[in-house]
Amino acid sequence: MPKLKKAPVFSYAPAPHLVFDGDTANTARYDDVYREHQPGAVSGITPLGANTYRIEGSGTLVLHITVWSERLIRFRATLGAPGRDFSYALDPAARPGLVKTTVLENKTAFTLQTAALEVSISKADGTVSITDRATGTVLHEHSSGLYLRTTLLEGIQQVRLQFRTSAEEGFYGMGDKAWDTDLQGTEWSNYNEDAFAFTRDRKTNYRSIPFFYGLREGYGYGIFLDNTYRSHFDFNSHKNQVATVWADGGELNYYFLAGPALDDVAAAYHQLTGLPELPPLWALGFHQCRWSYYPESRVRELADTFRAKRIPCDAIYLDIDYMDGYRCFTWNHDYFPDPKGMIHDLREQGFHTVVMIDPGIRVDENYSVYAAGMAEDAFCKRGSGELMVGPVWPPECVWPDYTKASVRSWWGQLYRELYCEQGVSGFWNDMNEPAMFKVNRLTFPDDVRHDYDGAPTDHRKAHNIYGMQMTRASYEGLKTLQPAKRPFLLGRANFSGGQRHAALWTGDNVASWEHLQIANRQCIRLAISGYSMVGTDIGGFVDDPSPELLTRWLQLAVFHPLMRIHSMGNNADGAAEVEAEEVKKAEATNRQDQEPWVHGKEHTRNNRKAIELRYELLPYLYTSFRQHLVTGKPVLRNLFFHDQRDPLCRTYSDQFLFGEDLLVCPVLKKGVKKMEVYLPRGEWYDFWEGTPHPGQQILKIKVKASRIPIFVRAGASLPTAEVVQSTSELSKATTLHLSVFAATTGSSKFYWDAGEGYGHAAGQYTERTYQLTRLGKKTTLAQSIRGDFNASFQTIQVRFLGLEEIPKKIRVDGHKVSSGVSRSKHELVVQVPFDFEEIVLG
Ligand code: NBV
Repeated sequence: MPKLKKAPVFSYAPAPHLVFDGDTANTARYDDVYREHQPGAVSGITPLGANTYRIEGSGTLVLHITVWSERLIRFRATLGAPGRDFSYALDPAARPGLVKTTVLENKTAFTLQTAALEVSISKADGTVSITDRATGTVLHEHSSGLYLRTTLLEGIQQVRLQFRTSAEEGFYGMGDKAWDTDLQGTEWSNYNEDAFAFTRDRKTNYRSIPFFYGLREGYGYGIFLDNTYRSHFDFNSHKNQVATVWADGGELNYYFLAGPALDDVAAAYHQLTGLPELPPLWALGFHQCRWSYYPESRVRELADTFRAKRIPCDAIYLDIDYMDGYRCFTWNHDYFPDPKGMIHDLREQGFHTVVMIDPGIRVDENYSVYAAGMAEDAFCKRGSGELMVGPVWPPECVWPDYTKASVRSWWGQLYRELYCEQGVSGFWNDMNEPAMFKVNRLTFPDDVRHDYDGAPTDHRKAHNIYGMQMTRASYEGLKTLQPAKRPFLLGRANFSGGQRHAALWTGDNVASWEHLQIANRQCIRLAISGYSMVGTDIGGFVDDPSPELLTRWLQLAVFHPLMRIHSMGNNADGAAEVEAEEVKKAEATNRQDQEPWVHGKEHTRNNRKAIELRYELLPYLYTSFRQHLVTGKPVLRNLFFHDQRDPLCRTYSDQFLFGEDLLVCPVLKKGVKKMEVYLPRGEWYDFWEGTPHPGQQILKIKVKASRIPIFVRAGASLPTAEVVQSTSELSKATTLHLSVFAATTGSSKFYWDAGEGYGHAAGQYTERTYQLTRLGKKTTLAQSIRGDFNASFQTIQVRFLGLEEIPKKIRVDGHKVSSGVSRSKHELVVQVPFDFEEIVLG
């Protein structure tokens, strides 16, 4: 029988005083008293079905181990027999595979052995250690037994895992933490919060991704804690060579993902939590947003200015002011008398319209969404059974309980008019932590009830998945409303697995150089944490960027899958409370604009160049996204994903890889004219100069105001397009460009389809593999083609860079060609049919 103890101020340190040891005569009283649960001494292992084993321990914490694959192991520790096995994070299609597992026993331990791993469970206390069989590396070793604590008043109050680590181990991932890349020596929590103007050291941010990578002695692994309660991760912050992962309730349910390749860990995490769909091509174009563009004349002026200034753009966003009194799914008809007409005209100009939808529904009997939601019994209630009413934009709101299937379906249908009749292309779900004004805790009280898909619970368990379930409801709604369209949804709060439904932006950042660096780290971190469709408010949401900062941010964001300028404009902090009139007056006189042209001609030229580069690279970006879906490799990756054993790849943590072939070295400081970049293993070409450089060297380069330093992998064939003003034009382009960066060998892909819809699932795509080989003086580029899509491209302009000499002979599909144009001694351009099979030089 476990002992009752006094609950300490929250701590995971060993329990202090024993308070109750069975002596009921003791009349002392405490704030709360607790019991501790562990697996205890282990006497056996019982197989349950094909993959799962129950560990027969003497303790009250019951441990089940499921072998998902040779390298993916699940640990589930519950108080007594496990109950419903339910997860919002897991992809509904994810299942453990059939894995050959052998159970072994020796004097001190039971061992589950797969082809790759040995999972040993100590007989003495149930502690687990995992060893890589090929190398003998110990990958994971409990420093104390799995642990669960219940208190008399709160029930399960803590579940905890502690494992051995060292100061050399790198820790990465964890979603949107604004901190440095490596989390070694730090401690973080997950509890979704409206983190306005967040700082680098903020412990909790907008979203909860309880997943991290460890990199020890070059060996990569991952741990995903599938627990939705507030959770905490301590990566050896006490310098005691121990890492601790704990949550404030629920089960101790975690997955161990063994590498050794970090790319494989990422792929395994996606296998568990799923991947998004291919975004519509327009979503990869440039987007312009601010709080807020209104009235209609202003929106039209904005669209006309983009076209007049020849700055490409695909989407314009309408923030909350388009609504009638902050009522979601309505229009302010004074500002927008004819939404359908305006949206139609914008489409004609090549713009998609994206509008905001919040979860807070105005309490107003005459508002159809409120009335229908009440009739549906859709809104969250307090523990007492009363409606949960609180302030966000309207002073009194109610919030749908998206954890209930019928509420999700009801919510999804609310998009019908905007999406099907008025022509809105995409939606932006804000404030879904859920954020609440006026109260310091920024969100619901803990007693709010949620259905949790049939297992009612309180807000402690549902908080972190509230936003995820909102975007899921929106996504599923959009899919049913227009099944032939790829939904575009942008969400704020989220949880592991939410990448299946929505793109994500990092929230209310600040126009500062420090935030530019944070933006870079957050996007890479989010991408390796499952969210490849990610971006930031370019230029910063709060405050105004200097011209140089805006340009550098745009240049960086060329390599963020979501490329959107957004700013707070003239809206003071808490504008809603200042009752809007004042703000609206200020909007008219001093707009604090953040469009690419606000800083005058020279800066506009640089900003245009950045956005044009984005459009030129779209064939490559789209291909990279497709590759992400095929391989599960994140679109953005830290350098150490490329070379795990090179310590300099960990040092140069601001540089990153975009897709397979591009290495990006962003300029993150003011006034930079020269900088050092690190080229990792391999050979790399300067994208701008076309010159090759050997890898594993620190290179000193000159930096221009108009360019972001980029390098291309030698051997790559980089597909690009001519600049267009929007992706609608791109789908009519007839010439594809392919830059081939000479090497002995190399291969790259180009993927293309209609850019919308699901024809690709039925073969309506074209996927090309370029195989480059050099033998003596002969260079061959072979193209192999899969898929039936009839692309608009007729020809490919192939540019060979880095040639040792200009070849005397050029053959395309066996025929001599004399039309090659040499741009320099090392560069040759050849025009070939789109479906060519082989180009032979020399
Ligand atoms: O809807 C207004 C803003 C929006 O522009 C921003 O992107 C969100 O993150 N929204 C937050 C609410 C305002 C909070 C100050």
